[in-house]
Amino acid sequence: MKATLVSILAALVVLSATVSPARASSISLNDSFEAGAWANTIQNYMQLSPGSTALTGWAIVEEVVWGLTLTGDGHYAAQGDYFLDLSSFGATSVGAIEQVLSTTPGQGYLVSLASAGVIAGIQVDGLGLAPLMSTPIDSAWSTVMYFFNAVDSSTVLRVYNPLPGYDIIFVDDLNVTPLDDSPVPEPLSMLLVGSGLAGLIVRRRAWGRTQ
Ligand SMILES: [Ca+2]
Repeated sequence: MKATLVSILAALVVLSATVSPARASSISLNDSFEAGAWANTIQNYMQLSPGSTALTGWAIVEEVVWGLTLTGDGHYAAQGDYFLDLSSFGATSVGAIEQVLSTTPGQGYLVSLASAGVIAGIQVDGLGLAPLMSTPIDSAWSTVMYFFNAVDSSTVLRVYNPLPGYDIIFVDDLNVTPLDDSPVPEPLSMLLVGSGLAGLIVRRRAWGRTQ
């Protein structure tokens, strides 16, 4: 009976840990690409050239395209109304944007972004990050997660086209959150809840047999 109570408590702790934590606010600005001076270039896409300040919070390093739902060719944002395409109107797209983040040296950060088409490349202070995991949002968009340790009080985050010339490298809903405040990734928390509940079922059956 004591073991059953421990199992229940353990399951409740895991459940509350899964449900309750408020998501830490992202340290990146305008990461859903909703703010700025958008204007239609063609088919609800705006061409952003290097040096453009139209997209609030982001430096345009190489030409990118800023889309508004619903675009003329049927594409839509993962969150809100706007998203970014790290390709360009030209044939040799090498799109890239940058933002300087205020970070704590030694602190770990999770980067998550919504991705459609080719997964965007992410660099931190010039070093590429490998994706950790990917979770589908719908038939077009997925959430992709990355991790980095900050080495300085400012960190340059670059989001870029990893396949120059390719046409669809959509990004949206980018978040950079300190690791300690970030929610447990869903598959891990579900595994923990599942194992807790499985323990309960086994113990209940064992208890039932002895009656
Ligand atoms: Ca958006």
